[in-house]
Amino acid sequence: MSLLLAMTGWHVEDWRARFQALLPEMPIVVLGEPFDRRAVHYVASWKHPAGSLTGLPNLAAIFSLGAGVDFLFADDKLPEVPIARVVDPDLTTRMSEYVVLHCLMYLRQQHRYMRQQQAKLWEDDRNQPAARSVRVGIMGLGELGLDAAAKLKLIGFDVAGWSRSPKSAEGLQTFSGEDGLKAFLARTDILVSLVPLTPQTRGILNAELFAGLARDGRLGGPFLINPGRGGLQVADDIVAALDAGTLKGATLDVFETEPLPVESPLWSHPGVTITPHNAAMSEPEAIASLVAAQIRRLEAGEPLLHAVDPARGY
Ligand code: NDP
Ligand code: OXD
Repeated sequence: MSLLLAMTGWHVEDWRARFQALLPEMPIVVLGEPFDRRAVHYVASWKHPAGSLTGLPNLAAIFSLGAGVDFLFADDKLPEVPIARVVDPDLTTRMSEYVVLHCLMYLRQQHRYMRQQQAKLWEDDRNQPAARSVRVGIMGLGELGLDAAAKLKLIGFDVAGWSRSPKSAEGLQTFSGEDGLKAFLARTDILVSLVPLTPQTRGILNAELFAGLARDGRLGGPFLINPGRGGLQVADDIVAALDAGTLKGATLDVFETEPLPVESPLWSHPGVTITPHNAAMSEPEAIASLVAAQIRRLEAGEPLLHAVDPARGY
């Protein structure tokens, strides 16, 4: 019985070493190397090539090595076995760090001061809004959205969230569904996108949505932070909204095509901050431990934790 590692873009040897240490009794095999397909009971995947998981007759479960599973459902030859995703405090904390960092960058006008330093310019217009006067809106009140919301509230931001189904969370104004979206956007100065990529959310960060964001806020216009998925955003609409002033800035960690092609206008737009899909990296030490614990559960006849619902797509 073996575990197959199927990943692109990550350092597979780090994962192999970590899994081998955690599961000494289990052969750890790697996609692209020779291995016995009949022996594979488990797959740990990050963006495996579509179609590469066929012909595994004894496969019992697939583990996404990330919190998102859209890359799995994009494979129309994905075997029909239970799928689990990452829910882990290490990853959650990393995402909250990213969200808090970039909200503070906008609150404290840090992009402007970096430009001023380049120009050796000492300029302060004595206009520094308090966190409590800035309204952050988090799209997606799941594992990551709720933790980021709690940490932003601790700093003092005025935080609200939007989800598919109604939610209540202490001290958090919540909105849900299509009906709640307009009011949620109308009270949002900094929009943070943490919904999964599904057929319902694809392209949701578009011109119409940007036009619905608050324009009466203390930051002088709305900002977008998207560490969710690239397929959520319409890149041309972001550029147009920045040029028109509908958006004042955008921080993007994820893109429809990754790495972001050099010819993308996002790279050089003065209103855009880009990070290379590392808002919350899956760290082998923490995440391999989670997957190994899941395998032990299955071997002991216990149910899988953090299973995803293929019908919902997340
Ligand atoms: P969860 O599944 O825990 O939460 C998803 C949230 O989005 C839920 O609140 C859900 O609503 C809401 N949602 C889903 N569909 C819709 C919809 N159609 N309309 C409104 N709300 C919707 O996911 P996580 O918080 O763990 O992760 C969120 C995403 O973050 C991942 O899918 C991934 O794409 C991204 N991510 C990015 C990383 C990076 O490094 N850039 C790292 C990790 C994750 P409900 O509560 O009603 O189900
Ligand atoms: C994830 C990611 O989904 O890293 O965990 O994007």
